Amino acid sequence: MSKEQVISAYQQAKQVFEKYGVDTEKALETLKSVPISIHCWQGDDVKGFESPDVALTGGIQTTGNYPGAARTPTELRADMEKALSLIPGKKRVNLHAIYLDTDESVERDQIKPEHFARWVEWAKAQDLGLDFNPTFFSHPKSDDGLTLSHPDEEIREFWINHLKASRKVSEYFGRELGSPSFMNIWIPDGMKDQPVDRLGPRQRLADSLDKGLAEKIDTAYHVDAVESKLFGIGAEAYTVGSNEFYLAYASTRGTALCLDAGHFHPTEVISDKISACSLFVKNLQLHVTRPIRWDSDHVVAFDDETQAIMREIVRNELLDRVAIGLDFFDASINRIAAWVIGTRNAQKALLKALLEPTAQLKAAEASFDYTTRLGLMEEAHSLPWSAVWDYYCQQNDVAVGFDWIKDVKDYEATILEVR
Ligand code: RNT
Ligand code: ZN
Repeated sequence: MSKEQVISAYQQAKQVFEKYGVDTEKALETLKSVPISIHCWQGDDVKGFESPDVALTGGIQTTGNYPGAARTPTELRADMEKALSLIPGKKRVNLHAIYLDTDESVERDQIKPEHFARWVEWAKAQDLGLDFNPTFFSHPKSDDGLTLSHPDEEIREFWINHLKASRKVSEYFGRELGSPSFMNIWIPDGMKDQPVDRLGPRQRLADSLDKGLAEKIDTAYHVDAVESKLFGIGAEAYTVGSNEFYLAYASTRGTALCLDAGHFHPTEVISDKISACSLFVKNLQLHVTRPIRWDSDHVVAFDDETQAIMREIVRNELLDRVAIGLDFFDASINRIAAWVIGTRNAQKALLKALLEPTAQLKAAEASFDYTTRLGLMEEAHSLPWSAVWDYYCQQNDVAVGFDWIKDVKDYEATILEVR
């Protein structure tokens, strides 16, 4: 498609949407202002840079051995830059503690802002915000499958100190980059088989979190979030940080709540949890991902649930209270393409939600005209939102349609294959 064709398709689409009472210009303005937090760990299969031969533990898994995984922070940043150049709009990058960029080896409880200074420099140059995560897995002190809930006080202490140290890094990100860093706390704690004591570990987790989060930090720079989970590999019978645990924790302690789309029973969806949680928790963070049969962390698709998530945020006017982040790791395809596909899908779903004739739908519902509600909802799927998306990409100087694949293949041939 030529530039003129993209513009003319957009002009026509704009008129169609006007008939439904939808202002495409306003939708695009909003879309441009909503950051998507892109997780760095898709680029190296969640290995991090602590040591080259670290094994991924904690009940999460990457499968596949597509060539070209990043081996150093410099490679990872270069790969992310390539992906970012193919994704329109505002972006953030989400780091884990194991992605520190230093020449010395640093224990987790000793990490400091200076170990992430190169990331901050890069983020400034790339006009990105940064988010952060303490890393409670892939470490000898998590080998029992327990960290903050471990019965041994010394081990708990170590992880509490890691949590405290991580908050300082996160605060530093927020101060340097001028927007709060969301720091998500996910721990792998759980048991393979039925525990006798389900309460004790949860008491210890609550206590460890309270200790680790005791220091007040300005939310202009840093926001704590907690992420629940149903089960993990090797933790099938019991997860200490369950949904009830963290929903209650977040609502009583005033932290944000992170909802991961892969962390619930297979027919349960986080799109239905957003409105309920929003009444009791100020900030939500999302890990948009695609679970296939389990928490498989497939690349985000333009599927029903991704669209439903974005509709819930938009319909309920929660854009300023929901931090949209991604969490997938597929090592079986080009990792840069994975970022591009997943992030663009999240953005497409958000745009489609912004272009929904919500006012008309709400009016139909309010007058109990459920026939109109269903009819219009279904018609809305085939309104020409993709012409608006193409135009948005063109306006933001990123590849229109599938044109991004050429860039990715060139990069693969010249950079990834020679690694
Ligand atoms: C694990 C959680 C967690 C991790 C990342 C790497 O099941 O989803 O968010 O995927 O922190
Ligand atoms: Zn997650």
